Amino acid sequence: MKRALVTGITGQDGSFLAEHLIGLGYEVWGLVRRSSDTRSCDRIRELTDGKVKLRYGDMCDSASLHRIVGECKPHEIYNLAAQSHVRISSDIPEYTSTVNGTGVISLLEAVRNLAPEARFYQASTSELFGSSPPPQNEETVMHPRSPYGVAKLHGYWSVINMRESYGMFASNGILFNHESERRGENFVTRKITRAVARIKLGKQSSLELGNMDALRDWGHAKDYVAGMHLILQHDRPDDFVLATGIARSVREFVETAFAHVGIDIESNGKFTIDEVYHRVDTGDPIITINEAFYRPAEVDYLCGDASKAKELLGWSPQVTFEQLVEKMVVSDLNLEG
Ligand code: NAP
Ligand code: F7E
Repeated sequence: MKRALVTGITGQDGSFLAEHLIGLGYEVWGLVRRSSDTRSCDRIRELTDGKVKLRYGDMCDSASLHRIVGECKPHEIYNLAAQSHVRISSDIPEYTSTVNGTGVISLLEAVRNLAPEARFYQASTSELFGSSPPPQNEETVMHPRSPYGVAKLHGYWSVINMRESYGMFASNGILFNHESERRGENFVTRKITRAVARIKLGKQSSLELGNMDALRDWGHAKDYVAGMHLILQHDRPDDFVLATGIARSVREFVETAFAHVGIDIESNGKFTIDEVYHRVDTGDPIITINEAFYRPAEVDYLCGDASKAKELLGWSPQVTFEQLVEKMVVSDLNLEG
């Protein structure tokens, strides 16, 4: 039986990946960090009943990484652990650099010393491209725009360096935004769908957002974790973009989500921080802009070209933008109802 070690198993992607790997017959191990509350394990609650082996560790504690790799002796390692919030990375840049950059090196060193034949997946990101114009693919110049992106660039190159220096099977998945019903509540898509559900149910009246005109290439996380697995089944280590190839603005996400629950909204057309959307039925403000949600430097336009993954791995996403929004809104209506 193949053993896989997943860091970040309590996160959105980690939980879907663990389920996917168990479905494929893997023995799944997960690294969890100490938290004051067991709610951090909510996404994997159904797996904690013996389906996964969990061990305490932290990306900032290299001894714990060595211990877990030595105990598990994995065939495959998926490094998904990260301080994954781009805007918050500007508030805690050093910590983000340690977890997302140095932490990758610590884990790679543990693998090089204790499981050198293992295959290593690194959760790299479209944030590496930053201000490079779309469509972005594996050849696009990287120009990150946040401490998150800069730290992830460190991780990305560490993987390539291990491959070139020691012949390790280490690959980067350069994934564009992927969302789901399990998305953290402070990422824009989930913030919107949760608010739309609460407004529909009369539990909230309005929502504050930041930059409505940023464009993102949004897919569903389930499709992307299947791609992570395929990247490690390829005949050689390599780097792959996973994306839908279609970009939508935050504004389009908002309008699609409200349309789904039958609430008509209209903007005052200011397209600045003075923009306000009103409910058509009552005239009440429903979306206002708060500068606090803007980033020091924005990534304006991400739209990926995943031709390489399609050709070499046979990967393509199945869930459309409209289906993604619908799934998230329906799930939040159920959770809030
Ligand atoms: P997420 O929901 O925020 O999950 C992050 C995971 O990392 C959680 O399990 C978290 O544990 C863990 N973690 C954070 N700091 C840690 C530390 N110091 N030591 C050990 N574990 C730590 O993120 P996600 O959306 O699933 O993303 C998974 C990975 O893909 C991340 O590396 C992210 O940067 C990258 N990525 C995501 C996207 C996307 O659109 N979702 C796109 C490209 C790349 P707690 O539960 O204890 O907080
Ligand atoms: O922002 C804008 C914001 O925080 C998307 C992470 O998984 O994907 C994710 O990073 C856009 C940005 O995701 C709000 O300015 C407007 O342009 O949902 P987000 P992200 O920054 O794209 C990449 C690929 C990763 O690797 C990351 O780990 O939405 N926006 N108003 C807002 N964003 C937030 N969070 N909150 C707002 O109120």
